[in-house]
Amino acid sequence: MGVSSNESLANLLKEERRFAPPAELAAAANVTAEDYKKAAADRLEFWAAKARRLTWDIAPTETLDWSNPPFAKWFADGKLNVAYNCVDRHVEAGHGDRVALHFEGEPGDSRTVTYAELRDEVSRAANALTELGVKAGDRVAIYLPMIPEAVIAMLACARIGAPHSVVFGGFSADALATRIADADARVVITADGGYRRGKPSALKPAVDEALTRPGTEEVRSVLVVRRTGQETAWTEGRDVWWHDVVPRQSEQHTPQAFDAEHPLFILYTSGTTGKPKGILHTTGGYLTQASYTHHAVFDLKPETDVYWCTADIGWVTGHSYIVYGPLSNGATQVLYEGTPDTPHQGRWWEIIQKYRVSILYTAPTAIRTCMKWGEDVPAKFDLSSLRLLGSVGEPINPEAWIWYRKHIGADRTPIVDTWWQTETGAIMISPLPGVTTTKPGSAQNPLPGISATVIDDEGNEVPNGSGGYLVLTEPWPSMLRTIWGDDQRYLDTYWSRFENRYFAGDGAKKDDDGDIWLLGRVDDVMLVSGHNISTTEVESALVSHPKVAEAAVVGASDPTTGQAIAAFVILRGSATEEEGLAEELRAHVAKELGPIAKPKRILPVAELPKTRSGKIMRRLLRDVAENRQLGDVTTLTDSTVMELIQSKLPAAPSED
Ligand code: 6R9
Repeated sequence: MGVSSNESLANLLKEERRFAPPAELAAAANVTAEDYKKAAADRLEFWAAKARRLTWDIAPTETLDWSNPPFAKWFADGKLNVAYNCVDRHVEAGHGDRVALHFEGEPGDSRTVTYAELRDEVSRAANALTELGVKAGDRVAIYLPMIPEAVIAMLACARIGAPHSVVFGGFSADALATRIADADARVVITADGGYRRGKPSALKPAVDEALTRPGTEEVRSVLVVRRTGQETAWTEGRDVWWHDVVPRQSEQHTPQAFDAEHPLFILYTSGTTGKPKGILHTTGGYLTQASYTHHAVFDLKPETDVYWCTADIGWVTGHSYIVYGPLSNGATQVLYEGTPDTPHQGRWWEIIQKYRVSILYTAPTAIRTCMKWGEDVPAKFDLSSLRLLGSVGEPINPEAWIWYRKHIGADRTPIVDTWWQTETGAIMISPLPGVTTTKPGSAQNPLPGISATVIDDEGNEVPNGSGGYLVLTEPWPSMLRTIWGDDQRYLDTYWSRFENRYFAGDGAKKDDDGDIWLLGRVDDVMLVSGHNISTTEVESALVSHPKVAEAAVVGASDPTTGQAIAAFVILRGSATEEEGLAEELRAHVAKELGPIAKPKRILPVAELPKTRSGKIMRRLLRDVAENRQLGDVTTLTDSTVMELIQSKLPAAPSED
């Protein structure tokens, strides 16, 4: 099956919009086209050189051991400490007074943490974990809001070689229990609660409940940060307050060097379907690529930039581009606890104005939400400090890309659309801001040192201008090493569909220049009258209509066409649900993509079901469109969304 291989579909790639890098940025860029050349000449030597950006206790002499594929070892004879690389070495280099974190709490409280303070805090937390009996190799579950202690806890674990498993603060007791049990965690680090949408929201009760479930018996301590001050049930002998044990520790802690292949963290991904998989990342290769890609893709100048990644710490983006990438590069960054519309819809832009943020990394879902609220909201704030914008998590529709550049980036900032996954650990496909002439909606090229392509059903590379499956053809330093406790599932999930190639699960297309356009998960591809149609293309066509802010399409079974396209749309601020709208949108899609891609049904909705990282859960929309009982909703941000959508649905044409 080729994704969207139907040549008759005129598509949005044909648009002639191109943006060359600003001359000033290109002239001073951290990374130039030279890196592509070096990596092409000798990929392994290229990565060995990037590993030397880090500080090693024992420098590696080996680069890649691929003798037992797909189980990779990178820099296997080297030793280093990740926390030392993210914190201490910047203090030793004389940057102790540099701000590491500008923390902004949702209620408006703020706190500044310098690199020297971060080193002391991480050292105290490492000593506290050691006092609680945590040893190298023990797993620690972290279930915290977006507060500095989340960053400190992760780094403290890394410092003592205890792999962390961060669980989203929004996940239920069930989801938490499954993850604690699967990783066999010994300690849980949590808080009484955090602030969300203007209110304190409790976290500790979910931990208490999770720890009554089978498989969690090995948890001996629960370390609790006081954030909200709300009343908190207490289990004596097990629960300890952070403020009782951490501040009294010595701020001296000697970081121990760990093997490059020592486990650094487990992060569970359910994607949008199925039982969570514990993705295992290790130390040296992960940090090499997280650090290099952050330096290259965001062009970070640690002395002058203020960087802000809006992701949650419970998502891989928070791991690689709040904690390990930026801190290893000595960045100054903003950490924000809350939601974008509390107490008003300009909160993000107010934060950018306050801290003079120069690099912003966020998700298409957030951009489309801002489009829905209208451009007059950001227009009220001074965003002139911004010089680079990034996007991650989903394909970004050309329309949202243009809006982002125009209304947030003053029609001047480059946009880097970064494709990667929990499994890849770091960015794989992205423009380089000082090199690439960008095309709205395309992630464009594999980064230097990364080998990716698009292949057909038989595993043959497709020619330019065609679609298929996105695969990675060579191992990369920050690749997952396995699924925790399940090597067979690792093989089956990623390496069995195509021989010797990692299949990412995404459909993609190469344009006439060979640039890559992501087309969504192949599981979501729709089959209409024998034609494969990508969700991304139809959604982009819908969003290119002035009345539509956001769209999700699914294929619902249909007696005549196999599947028929059902589109759920969120209208822009000023647009209303007037008569004839559905017909107008159908006609618009037909004009953009051809009649075959025309949605059969169009349903205006107020919200779409999304995961915590903002990905649309099309599986649930398919359930609705086919009148089925809803599947697993545990990873949904807001479970009331589905009730709202279902209540809007006119008696759907079922299997008739
Ligand atoms: C980092 C992250 C991975 C899946 C991935 C793909 C989608 C992420 C994207 C993108 C198109 C981009 N995805 N970035 N699709 N363009 N720039 O999101 O990790 O949560 O594991 O999700 O997200 O479908 O396969 P994760």
